[in-house]
Amino acid sequence: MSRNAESTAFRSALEVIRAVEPRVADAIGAELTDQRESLKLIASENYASPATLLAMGNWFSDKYAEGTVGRRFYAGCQNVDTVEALAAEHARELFGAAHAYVQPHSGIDANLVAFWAVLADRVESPALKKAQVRQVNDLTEADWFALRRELGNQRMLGMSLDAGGHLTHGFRPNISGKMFDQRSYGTDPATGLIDYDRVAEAAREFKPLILVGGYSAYPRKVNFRILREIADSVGATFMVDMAHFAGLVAGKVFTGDFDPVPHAHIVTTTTHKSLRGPRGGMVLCQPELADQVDRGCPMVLGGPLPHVMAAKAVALAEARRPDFADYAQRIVDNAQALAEGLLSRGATLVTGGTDNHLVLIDVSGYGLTGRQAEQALLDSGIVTNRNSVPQDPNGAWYTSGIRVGTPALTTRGLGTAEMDQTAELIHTVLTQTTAGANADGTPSKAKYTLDAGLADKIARQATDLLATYPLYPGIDLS
Ligand code: DSN
Repeated sequence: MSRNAESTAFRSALEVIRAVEPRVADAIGAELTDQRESLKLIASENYASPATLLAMGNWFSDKYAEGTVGRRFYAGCQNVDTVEALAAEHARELFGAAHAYVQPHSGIDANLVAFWAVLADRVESPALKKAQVRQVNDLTEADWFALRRELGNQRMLGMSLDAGGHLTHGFRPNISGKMFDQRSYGTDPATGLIDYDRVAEAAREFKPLILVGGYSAYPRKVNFRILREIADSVGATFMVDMAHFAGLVAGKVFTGDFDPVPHAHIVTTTTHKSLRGPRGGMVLCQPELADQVDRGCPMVLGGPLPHVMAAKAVALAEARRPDFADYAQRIVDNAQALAEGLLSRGATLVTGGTDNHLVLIDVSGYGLTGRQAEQALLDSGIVTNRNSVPQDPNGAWYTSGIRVGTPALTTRGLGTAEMDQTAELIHTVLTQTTAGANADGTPSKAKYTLDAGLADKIARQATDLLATYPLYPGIDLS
């Protein structure tokens, strides 16, 4: 698409919006400015292409389309069928998956679809068979009561939140922790790495129905072949949540034992992180789970979002292009350069480095909590998020870590030299920030001081660093 076409498209859209509610048009414009001017290091964010963004802003949003391609509960879904089928085809081809379900609205939704598909396959179907009925409405009250108890009494083993797992992998405050009797595997306290022998031991003791692999804050590769062997050894279904690293799988940076798709029974992902698509989720699975997965809506999902499925089709088509593999490799090269830059300046990193898209800085070495570090960096134009580190003494709210990731800056074109400069900016802010105290003199986990002049100076340096790599160079809103 020409630069003129992109500018015209977005300018016209804003003009139409401005005529109805100018404050929304202004906020959209301001968001572009903010994103253009800040160093976006949130590991789960990216910048979707103009084509992906435009595919979302249209009348597909007006269609209800419960059901699946060719089998809808609403009439008039022929065009939704086209985009949903395209998105699923691109997903299958890209990941080498037997089946793709592209309706989930988010990663949590995708995980819920997966959990209920496994529960339906492993718990509900055998109960129906035993009772010799076709569906739950045909069960006696007593059998239905027993099945509901059985569904609510299953076990899941996943990575603990503070070791880098996700809250949907069984964290008690999340629905996953309430649905399942859950246990976690952590990481080796000495190395920060997954200890597969300990995972196997936990699986043998706990005998989960589902073993979950995947993470949102673990900076290393995971050996999915070994996890599958562990799952098989205890009769567990092996599920992988690859939301964070789907782009690295799509770009063939993670292959063999490190590609979850050939090893897992079921794989979930978001589409907007390293995969660089629209906000949304997706499930890939082996053929035996396909029918249950396809029941995601209305089982746990509201009506599918056809406009987002259209955008998924566009983004997945982009990820199938040869240049996406180059992008994925540069994400990892940049994360490693950022890690090196931080380590050489004295930072402490969980696991001592990275082999994926993210780096987890233990900011206790700077005398700060994650919350203080996150805010001081934000004051300086560097957007990150605080994150627990293993055995975090500050808990999940204040934390002791800062998670930084490179998918977004790599999309802008920044390379390893700029990552070293980014490391310098981060290190400067963290060394110059001082933890504050509460009114009674006790140490505060939130208050901090950072010289405003220094914060402004760093923010200007961050903007200068970005100047060579304009965000959405084809979009001029002026
Ligand atoms: N919110 C995402 C992340 O930042 O990792 C996961 O849900």
